[in-house]
Amino acid sequence: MMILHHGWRSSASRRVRLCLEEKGLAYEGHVVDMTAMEHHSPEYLKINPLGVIPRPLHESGTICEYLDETFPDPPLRPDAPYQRALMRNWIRHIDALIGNLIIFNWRHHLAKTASQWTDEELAEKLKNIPSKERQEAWIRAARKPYTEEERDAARGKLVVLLDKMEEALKPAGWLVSKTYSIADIAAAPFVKRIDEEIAPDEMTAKKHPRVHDWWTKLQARPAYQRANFGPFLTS
Ligand SMILES: N[C@@H](CCC(=O)N[C@@H](CS)C(=O)NCC(=O)O)C(=O)O
Repeated sequence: MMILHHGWRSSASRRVRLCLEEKGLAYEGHVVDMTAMEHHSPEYLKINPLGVIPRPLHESGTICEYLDETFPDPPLRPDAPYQRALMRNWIRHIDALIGNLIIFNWRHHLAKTASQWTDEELAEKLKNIPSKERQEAWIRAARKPYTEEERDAARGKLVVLLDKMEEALKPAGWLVSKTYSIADIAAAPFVKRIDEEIAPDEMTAKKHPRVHDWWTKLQARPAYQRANFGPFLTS
């Protein structure tokens, strides 16, 4: 049985759960508590040296491609090499936006916990975080909440993602071809958060009609329900 180490609110984990559910694959879920910094424990870092969820084959986009190659039915990648390349570009593009999502996601549960750490505790925890960029993100969560301007800038970049999707959805209603693919799966956790909290007014049929329809279609998929995306803001 496959094991998925994941966080309920983690976008990367949500992606992989959605992919597993689309494939109808059984898996054993091990929940990693990010507020308790379990993903920075020595045992976890041995398997995923980046100290992020999920593991041990890390990188959610790579995991989804691995699942599709290993369990081809139903297919979640287009057949044509060019469209596959487009799919990978979408995954990369969305991955590069994670810092903007974190600005919104971490200000809830993670910031609540992190802000209660003493300076000594914080310094101790930072030692276990492998990347400078994520150390900085935890310092921000613990001590320096993002400003309104920083949030606006991040929101703006996420809205540009919707603009880009709107254009891509024009020919066929899915991001890279006539069929649903890992590119759509990669976008889903981001769009969920945009719709739920970050910029719901941008998700209307008036502002981004194709994204609106895409999101309605995607949420109606049984796998989406099973992947258990949210809501984000419950305790
Ligand atoms: N590109 C990676 C991103 C993984 C990632 O950033 N995971 C987040 C949750 S969505 C995480 O573990 N954050 C905790 C931290 O950085 O301390 C992937 O897609 O797997």
